[in-house]
Amino acid sequence: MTKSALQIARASYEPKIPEGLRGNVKIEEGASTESVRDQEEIRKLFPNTYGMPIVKFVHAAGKPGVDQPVNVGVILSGGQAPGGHNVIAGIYDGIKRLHADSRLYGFILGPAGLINHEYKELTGDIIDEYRNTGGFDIIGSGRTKLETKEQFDKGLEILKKLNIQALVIIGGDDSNTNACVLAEYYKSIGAGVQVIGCPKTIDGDLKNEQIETSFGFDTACKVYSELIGNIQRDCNSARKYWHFIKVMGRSASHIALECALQTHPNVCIVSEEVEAKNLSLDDVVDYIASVVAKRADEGLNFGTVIIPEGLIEFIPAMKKLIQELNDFLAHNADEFNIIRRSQQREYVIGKLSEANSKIYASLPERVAQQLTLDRDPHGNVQVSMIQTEELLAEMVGKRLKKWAQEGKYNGKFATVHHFFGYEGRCAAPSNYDADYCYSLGYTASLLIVSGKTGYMSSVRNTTASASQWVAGGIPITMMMNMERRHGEMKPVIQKALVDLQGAPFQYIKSVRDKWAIETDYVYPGPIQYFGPSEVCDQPSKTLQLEKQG
Ligand code: FBP
Repeated sequence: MTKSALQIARASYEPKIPEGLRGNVKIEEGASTESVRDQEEIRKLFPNTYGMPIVKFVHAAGKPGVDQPVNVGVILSGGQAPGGHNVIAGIYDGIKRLHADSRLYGFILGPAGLINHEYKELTGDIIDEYRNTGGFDIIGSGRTKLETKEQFDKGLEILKKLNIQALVIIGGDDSNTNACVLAEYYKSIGAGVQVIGCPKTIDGDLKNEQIETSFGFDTACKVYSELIGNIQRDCNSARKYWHFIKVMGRSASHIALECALQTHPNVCIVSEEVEAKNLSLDDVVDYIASVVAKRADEGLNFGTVIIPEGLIEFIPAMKKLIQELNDFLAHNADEFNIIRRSQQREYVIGKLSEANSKIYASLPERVAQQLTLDRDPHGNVQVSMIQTEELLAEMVGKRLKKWAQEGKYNGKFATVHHFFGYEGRCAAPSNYDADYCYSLGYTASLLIVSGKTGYMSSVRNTTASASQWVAGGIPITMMMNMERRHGEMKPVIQKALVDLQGAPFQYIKSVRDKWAIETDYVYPGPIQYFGPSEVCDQPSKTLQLEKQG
């Protein structure tokens, strides 16, 4: 592998870890726990892993070590997030320190590797190549869902063959839900394999009272914020474009919100607010157009709009339209497929209910086409493929034209579109993510030697300096509730959407009218890996505001 200068310098970075993890440690157990909701149902579904205590690791006298080697398997599940390699390095260093003959095996390309028995041993040389690097390429990742008994049993065959005593699943809410189901199953059959989860996703929606943040969010947001800042400086220099910038985040708007906190755009849409206020697409367009018009009155024909990736599905009326389209096209695929492409739009307009037909007809041609033609293998609309940034720019343009004819707007409106997503998912982890991930991995190794299963590795108090971070484990059942999935009630980890009463959103709400009209852009610049702590080690603004309450 040819390495960049930064990669070479960064390889020797030693992640900062909580003081409690230095030297020897002992475990402290709290009181028994309950799930966030639906306690009776969850207790019944997880008789062996329900109610376990929160645990914490603290410094202890003596030397670290165990009598027997600890063999561990690791899986990277779902979308990439900066810092995954450091979780693995943390696990490796943790089990090696406890016993020099311990071994770490990585399953290839996600959960499928476990089911198909594809793995590789992660030796010290391999681990050293990947320390502090972005990406998941050390073993690859995948989106296969690990959820059936057959898959669990197939996985157990290889775990037994390799004499693996614990499996660490690094993933988002769904993967950790499945980790918990797997932990319960292996315990119920006396398989002798523990399962530990680690909170990953750039989307930032795996967090709760106990888990402060998912790893990768910090770095990804810093990368997007750098780019947004650069665009804002360009935009403030040329003063001729409105930039419509969509940022990743499949459902929650945490990324959009954090980027707004870092860069002060003129507009930041928050899907959760759109849903709570029952806004229509028209309302969102109206809001953006009114900001454009107000700035035009000041002679400012430029600006930035941040749009969360998941917006479309949070607009109640669009949600209904998508549902009807999914149903209609699923039941009438044959008839639809013989309609000429040029006539498909009219055909669909004629078939939908009155309300949905009106909305569908009002959509720009390309978006209407994306809604009916670009469908996934199950026939569903591929919402993430919809170019919301273009859709909104086009609709705002039309609204402004109308206002101009009515004498309500007098400005110039030229747009540029961007989508920032994959650009940030494999960036070299910020110091925060490098430290946080390494600590999460190291903590996972301690949960394993403490005999724990069905726990998520946790590192808390992360707005303080790393030495004051608190490492421990949270029973995954504690984060669960029952939700309807594919028509069936299932136990799942609650997804954390943006809390409209929470400090980050409340802060944005208090300043957004000012940011809309004034040009108060902030230019965060690139992530810094070396230098003064206030530049290199800052946690996300979201975390800082949440901490202040
Ligand atoms: P995870 O929840 O698995 O971490 O993935 C998050 C994400 O990056 C979303 O922000 C985005 O919508 C999605 O993955 C893209 O998925 P894919 O990599 O399959 O294109």
